[in-house]
Amino acid sequence: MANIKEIAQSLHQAAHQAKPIKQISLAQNLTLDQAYEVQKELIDLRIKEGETLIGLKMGFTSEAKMQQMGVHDLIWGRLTSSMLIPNNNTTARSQYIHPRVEPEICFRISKDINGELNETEVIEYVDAVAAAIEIIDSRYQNFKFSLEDVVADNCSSIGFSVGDWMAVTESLNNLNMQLRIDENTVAEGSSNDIMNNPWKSLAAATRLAAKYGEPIKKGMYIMAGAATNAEFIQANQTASASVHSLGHVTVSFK
Ligand code: OOG
Ligand code: MG
Repeated sequence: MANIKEIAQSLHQAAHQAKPIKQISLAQNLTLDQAYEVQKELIDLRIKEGETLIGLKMGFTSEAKMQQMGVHDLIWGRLTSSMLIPNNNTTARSQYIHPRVEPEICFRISKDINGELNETEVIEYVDAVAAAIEIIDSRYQNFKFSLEDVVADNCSSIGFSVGDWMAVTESLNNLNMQLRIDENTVAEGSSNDIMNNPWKSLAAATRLAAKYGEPIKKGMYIMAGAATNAEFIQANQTASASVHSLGHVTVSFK
């Protein structure tokens, strides 16, 4: 029998101490449902410490990410208040284990969603979109995990930053997306790389949130998933993501 609470505690502590742990799957087999139970428990631990749930994120919505991490299923995780880093701010590299950054698109939800919506219906529930950057930091050694491991670890979530909110457009297709570290473009893709249409990622979020009983509330941030590989980032580097016509967002590491 998997001990959901114990696993959540060890992942929580790993994040707090910025010290990696061994993959859960090396010692025991969690089912996917159990992995999501661990994730929920992990978030409850954050909420007990005074954080609030501010959004959801989708993962492995692009071929590039699936290839890079060797996991080929859509995943979703939860975003809490301590994860939001204001645009153009600086974050301390020392609080992370082995952080990576990736370019994303973020949606702002304008009314509560209770149930599954398709990619056309969801547009009605969004009042703004923005270029975003996600910082991921697996709690597992060597950033290696199985599907169940990464789900239990809240999909490697640790930080995200969102650029200026822009008006919603029906099409989010064919937008060039770039990730820069300092002066260098380290990854480049298209918004089409996100499930052929980023709105589909939001539709998938509504389906998964409904399935797991997590309502999507007005004001929430929903991250659509990275369009490209994620890249490691070090102290004294600056990461920025740009999405054509949506603008850009920057986070510095000290
Ligand atoms: C898991 C998180 C995946 C994305 O955008 O695809 C993700 C990981 O790669 O560690 O956030
Ligand atoms: Mg991501």
